Amino acid sequence: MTQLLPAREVVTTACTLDCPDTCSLAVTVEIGAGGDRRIVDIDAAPGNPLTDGWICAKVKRHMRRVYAPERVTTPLIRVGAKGEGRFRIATWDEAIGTIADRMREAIGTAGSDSIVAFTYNSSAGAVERASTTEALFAALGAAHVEHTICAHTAGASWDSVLGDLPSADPLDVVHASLVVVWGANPTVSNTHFPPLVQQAVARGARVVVIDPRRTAMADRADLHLAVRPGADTVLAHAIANHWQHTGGIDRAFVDAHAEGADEFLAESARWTLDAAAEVTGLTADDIATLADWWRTSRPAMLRIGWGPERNANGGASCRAILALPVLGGHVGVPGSGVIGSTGHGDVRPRRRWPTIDRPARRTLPLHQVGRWMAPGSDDPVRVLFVQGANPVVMCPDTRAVMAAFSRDDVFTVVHEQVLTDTTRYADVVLPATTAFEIDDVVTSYGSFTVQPVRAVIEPVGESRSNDEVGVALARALGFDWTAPPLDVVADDPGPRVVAVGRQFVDTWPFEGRARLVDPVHGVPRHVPLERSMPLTLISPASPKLINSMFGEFQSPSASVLMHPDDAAARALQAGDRVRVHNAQGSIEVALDVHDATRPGVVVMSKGVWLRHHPEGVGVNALTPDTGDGLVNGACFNDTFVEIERA
Ligand SMILES: Nc1nc2c(c(=O)[nH]1)N[C@H]1C(S)=C(S)[C@@H](COP(=O)(O)OP(=O)(O)OC[C@H]3O[C@@H](n4cnc5c(=O)[nH]c(N)nc54)[C@H](O)[C@@H]3O)O[C@H]1N2
Ligand SMILES: Nc1nc2c(c(=O)[nH]1)N[C@H]1C(S)=C(S)[C@@H](COP(=O)(O)OP(=O)(O)OC[C@H]3O[C@@H](n4cnc5c(=O)[nH]c(N)nc54)[C@H](O)[C@@H]3O)O[C@H]1N2
Ligand code: SF4
Ligand SMILES: [Mo]
Repeated sequence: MTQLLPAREVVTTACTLDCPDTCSLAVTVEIGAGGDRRIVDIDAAPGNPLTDGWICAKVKRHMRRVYAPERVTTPLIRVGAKGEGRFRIATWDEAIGTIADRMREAIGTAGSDSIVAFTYNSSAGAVERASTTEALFAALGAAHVEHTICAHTAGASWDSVLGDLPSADPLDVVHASLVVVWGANPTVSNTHFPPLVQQAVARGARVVVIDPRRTAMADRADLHLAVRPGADTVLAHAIANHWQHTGGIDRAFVDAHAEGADEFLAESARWTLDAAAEVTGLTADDIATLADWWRTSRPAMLRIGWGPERNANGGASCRAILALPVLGGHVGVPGSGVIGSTGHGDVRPRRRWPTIDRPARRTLPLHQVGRWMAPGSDDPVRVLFVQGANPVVMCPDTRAVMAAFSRDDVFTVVHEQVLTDTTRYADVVLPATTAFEIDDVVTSYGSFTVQPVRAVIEPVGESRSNDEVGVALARALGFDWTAPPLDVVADDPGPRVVAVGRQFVDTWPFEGRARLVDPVHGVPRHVPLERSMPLTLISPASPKLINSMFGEFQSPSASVLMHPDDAAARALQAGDRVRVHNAQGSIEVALDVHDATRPGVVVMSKGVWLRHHPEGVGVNALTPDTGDGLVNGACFNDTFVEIERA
């Protein structure tokens, strides 16, 4: 008798994770005798020029999350103390009924301001981001969190200087003769971008990387400027000033297409090469070389990352950096301009919402939850609904966040895929689907594409989407809602490319003019950072994770990287157990010693789960909950520490 092999099917979908690449995926499922479907392989699908036939190692293993032992498969209700993570299994009816009761009670006694929608969903598809959960909280007039934790400062800076101007197309970087990668680590965080840069290099392009660390791209670059964190404003002004003396300012373009250039350049004049070298920790020669290469290379492409934004000078730095392609007239031809986030309003899916009243809502800064929800604070919050976020790991000042989440007078719901450090503090945990379990659509912040997302398998366990949770809760609260249909789900399985046009040719900032001076905040000006301790601790993206996702099965080590000179000065060696501390906190980790970071700058990965640290807290025990001066964006890299042997 021949044994029947299980049937296999390959489904085309797309990656919805918080990564600029938004790869097209081919997912192989095995279909059992009873019709049950199980993911057995995840790889690239053809047809997406950025994906180019390969995906990252993380998502090749994404099924380990889908079928993780930590996966939440039923609603759970807390039985232990907050933080203990002890729960009993509950039905959906009981869980939704309990949440609805607590919400009604809170609204009745303290008004809708007492309900806080702590929704982020940056690794979800477009429908799941703007789901019925969001519509419900809008209809209730609940408080919502402003997404201050990431890209808030960079985004506001772009809006300030370039208005609605879309990013240059990352695919166009192949045409550049100079590529300036400023505060980005694409090898890790936008992994399909470096091969495009290599194509430009093969045609003779130069590459400059501006980063306190010698990243993989910096290692291969023609020039690496290991700037001090938070000093980019000064570097940008020094380049502009050098251009002013060497004919690098494109006067005709600036007169036609920029406002505030004279005022901007007056500030730049303060930053001679020597003055800038002092503050940035660079040599005057290197700054001049970058300025000269940029002045004489056409087309030149700037790729700005999210490194420059994460400090108190973040807004000033991003605005000053974005002024450079305008001042130099580096726009208008393929391979020129600036690549930022390609996220674009026109490609969001449209849904037909029920007609709802939308009462005014108050806004709370996401990254400061440890402050506004601190025990004893006078904020009216009574119900906190967390969805698509892991604040106990990812928000700054972990001890304050833990204290806030430990409050017994705040009823906390966490809608999650897996049991995280945040679910430990939940009164109710609701099981969430992954993007392999529902239909959706996804746009991208690193390419101009829209792609359908397919339900490859049935929802695991009793998990439900953000949309379904919103509907269930809305109905329990007396709204007669069903999920509204989606107006745009492409029928074809592949990516659709959205044409956006070329900067300053087809697309324009404000009435054709960039604003080098912000109407409220003026000229971008560097403010010296108050370094209370000798070492600056930065915490960039890790190749093993997307933020904290996948930390359940492949965690980066809980370690800190230090330059050999700093280690020698402290008589420390690689492998030592060390204590990283400042006035806010102290953590014990292993020491790595390598010259891939500049002296004075130490590095830990963002997103490591608290359980991987011996004392149950990680890097964010040390990061401040302060905000940047432009829009109160998170300042993770304003972390000043000392390190000694544990
Ligand atoms: N594998 C993986 N990919 C990811 C993510 C992930 O966690 N893992 N996260 C995703 C998300 S949410 C985001 S926002 C993006 C982030 O993508 P990136 O923009 O690449 O952000 P980071 O890794 O935070 O930092 C980028 C670089 O900035 C440098 N840097 C730090 N401070 C400064 C500074 O003051 N000035 C300058 N010039 N450089 C500085 C750091 O050393 C780092 O190499 O990546 C996305 N992609
Ligand atoms: N020290 C330090 N900390 C940082 C940063 C830093 O540079 N340094 N950078 C920050 C950055 S760039 C960012 S973007 C933030 C990220 O902060 P968070 O968004 O809080 O971090 P994530 O790990 O992405 O958490 C998202 C959670 O949502 C869950 N999830 C994913 N998809 C869905 C879904 O469809 N529905 C539901 N209900 N849940 C879902 C995931 O399982 C995951 O636990 O962290 C910031 N934290
Ligand atoms: S995480 Fe990024 S690189 Fe990896 S598959 Fe998803 S989109 Fe592609
Ligand atoms: Mo982010």
